[in-house]
Amino acid sequence: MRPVATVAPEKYRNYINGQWVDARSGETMPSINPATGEVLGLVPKAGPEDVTAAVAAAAAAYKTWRKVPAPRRAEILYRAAEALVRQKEDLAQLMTRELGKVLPEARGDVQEAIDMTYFIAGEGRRLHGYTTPSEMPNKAAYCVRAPLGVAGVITPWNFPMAIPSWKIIPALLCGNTVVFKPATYTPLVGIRFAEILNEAGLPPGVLNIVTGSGAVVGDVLVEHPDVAVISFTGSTSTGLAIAEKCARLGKRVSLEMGGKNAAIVMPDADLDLATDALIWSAFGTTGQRCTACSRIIVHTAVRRELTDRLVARAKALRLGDGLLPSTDVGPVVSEAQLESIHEYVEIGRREGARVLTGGGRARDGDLARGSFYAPTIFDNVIPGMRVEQEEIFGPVVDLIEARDLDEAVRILNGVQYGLSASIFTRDVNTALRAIDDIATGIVYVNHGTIGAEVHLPFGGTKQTGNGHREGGIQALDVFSEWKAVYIDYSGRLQRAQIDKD
Ligand code: UN1
Repeated sequence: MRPVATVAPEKYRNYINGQWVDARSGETMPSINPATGEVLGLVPKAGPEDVTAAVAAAAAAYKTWRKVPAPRRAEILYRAAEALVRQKEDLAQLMTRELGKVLPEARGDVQEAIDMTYFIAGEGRRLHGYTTPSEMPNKAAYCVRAPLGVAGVITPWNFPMAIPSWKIIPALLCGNTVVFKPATYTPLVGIRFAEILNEAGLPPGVLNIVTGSGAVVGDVLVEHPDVAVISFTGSTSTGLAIAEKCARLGKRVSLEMGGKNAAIVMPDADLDLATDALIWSAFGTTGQRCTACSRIIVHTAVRRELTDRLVARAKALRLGDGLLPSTDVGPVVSEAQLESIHEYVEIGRREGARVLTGGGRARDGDLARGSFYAPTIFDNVIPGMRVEQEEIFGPVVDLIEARDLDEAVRILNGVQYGLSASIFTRDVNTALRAIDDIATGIVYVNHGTIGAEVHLPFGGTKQTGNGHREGGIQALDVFSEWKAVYIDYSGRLQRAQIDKD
């Protein structure tokens, strides 16, 4: 695929300290539609000096923003949510053009940002701490959440509005200021999101956006002494590299990284339901979700039947431009991503897995203009193969056979990741045992591995994360720390922690 020059592409700018600005160097980079190769716009390719300016603006704005009462901060967020509702269709269309995911899914992505914004704005009137009795008479004791300072927010391209909202909204609600680096493939959606939040009334410097490469913008944010916390979603290798730097600097970091999610299908499962759910889970967003189902662990008794159904359905999926209502599966985000997916498919073949459908680039007709990959199902996958262990992040799913629940759960847990999982069964005992034994942060019963809701904690175990959660009120824990307060109103010195006997 070669980028197609249209009429002069629109130029976008960074937003720093309440001003729309170019990169100081004047350099730009394109945003490209992966379905057509069309250049959608040019955005600044920021250098270290742009990031430093954004951090300085955020640090200055923090002094006053942290003093704005949380219910007032929340009012701005409510206004932003309302603007997102009004602009949902435009934003979804832009997202489909920039990232490729089909329009109904792009609408879902914007809706997640709306839901998150309303949900967290509601916390503005709670933001609960607690009071507790003191050991001493005439002494009050309570604790409150305090903001951290400047938050550096580094986000991926697959959920270009939802994931930034999971980070930026709780950061702002808690009283932090933000420097936001959107993904290199989806800067336009990021810029629109920042614009809407700022138009809702954020004071200058409270939310800044800087577009550019991860190596420059991300690195400066991670290393900058005035950035108190980093929230990152992306690959495990980048996440761990960030964590190492943050550890050296004693900086808080919240990581959301890879997944190798599996669904177990038991003999008593509703196979119609399981087939629908697994097709959507494996190939929705063209498989480019960290929660995508990339392993189906199927009981021997239903292996043949489920396999036939899945293959028939995968073959019938229509690839195309995500803007067309006839499209089931859009392009992958870029040529580089497509090559990496294909490399894994070749690895799988060499390892002895059998491609039942897909297995290569799709280039019929208009598909030749974009980065399309045929939905791929691997059979004969053995636990331990690289295609069974490593995140592929594309429309590729493995079929693995298991003889009973224990073996299925062992296979499910036998990877370095622990984000999402599901089990299809009609037996309540089987379901509850699986919920207990599955070592992931999210477990579904009779549902695919995708579709988390914003008011529950989102995140994973093992190499998927580092113990933090996004979504839910747990999101506030990333962006605040506890301050314990003691007020002695006895009028005399009461000495704590001396022997009371
Ligand atoms: C991701 O892929 O990084 O539950 C997040 C889901 C979505 C979030 C996916 N709400 O699949």
